[in-house]
Amino acid sequence: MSRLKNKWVVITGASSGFGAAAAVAFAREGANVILGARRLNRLQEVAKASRAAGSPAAEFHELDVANTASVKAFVEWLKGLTPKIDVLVNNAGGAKGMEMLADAHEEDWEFMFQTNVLGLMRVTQACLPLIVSNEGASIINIGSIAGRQAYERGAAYCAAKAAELSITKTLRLEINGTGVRVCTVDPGFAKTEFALVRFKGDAEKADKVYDGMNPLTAEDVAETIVWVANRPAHVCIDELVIKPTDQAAVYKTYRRT
Ligand code: NDP
Ligand code: 8X3
Repeated sequence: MSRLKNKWVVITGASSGFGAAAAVAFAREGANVILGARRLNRLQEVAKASRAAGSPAAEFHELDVANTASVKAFVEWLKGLTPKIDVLVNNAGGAKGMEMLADAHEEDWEFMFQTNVLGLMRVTQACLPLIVSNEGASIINIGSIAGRQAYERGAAYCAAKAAELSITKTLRLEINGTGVRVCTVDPGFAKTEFALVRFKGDAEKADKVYDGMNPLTAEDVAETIVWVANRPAHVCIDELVIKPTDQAAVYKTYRRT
């Protein structure tokens, strides 16, 4: 039997990409999934798919991780469903814009820091009281290879994901002794809505990112997140980097065309 059966899993950014796929993957293990994001119509679909995949309870609520009041309202709501969280997946985030620092836009920096960094901290702080007394629970943060290797035109995103790695390491030190695991899963190129968001709806530019190569899928990353959460309680996967085989480094990608 899966260790995740009947556990309570909270996923931020569950309306698309890794978050949506993770909801269904946890549901297949028999876990209850609690889903948050801004697009409610999408969350409704993901909750339905999660129930169909085997989740005893799949519930959703609006969540804007960039807004403290929204995070508080989300956590107050989820306390009505469960007194404890077994797995928190801090996934909400992404990139906006791809310009040199000299030409980049402050509102894009705001988005990247508000979601990937401050949003992760807000949600974690608000959820911690429901997690720290729960030995064997996991906090799984979604980082990126961008947090490990800087690249041109990526200053704010690389810095935000480097911050995520640092926050993960800090929290692991701070809650050592509680039995709660703090992990980071750091993917390379994965075809989700990530590039579409980064290029502000320009589908042609977004598709070009993966031209001629085989990127990761949302399901590849979701399976990995579930695997990390499903280790025995005494095992913590501190840091896990997952890249497409075609990607040796951020901009060293094998292209068939
Ligand atoms: P998607 O764009 O498909 O998913 C992003 C998710 O984040 C959506 O569900 C979106 O929901 C949510 N989100 C964005 N802003 C907010 C907000 N303010 N409040 C709540 N939710 C928000 O991309 P991915 O699935 O690829 O991205 C998931 C995570 O993985 C991100 O942190 C990203 O940086 C990271 N990542 C992605 C990689 C890739 O190549 N795809 C590689 C490495 C890391 P909504 O808009 O409905 O609020
Ligand atoms: C997404 C991967 O390399 O586009 O985090 O930054 S990358």
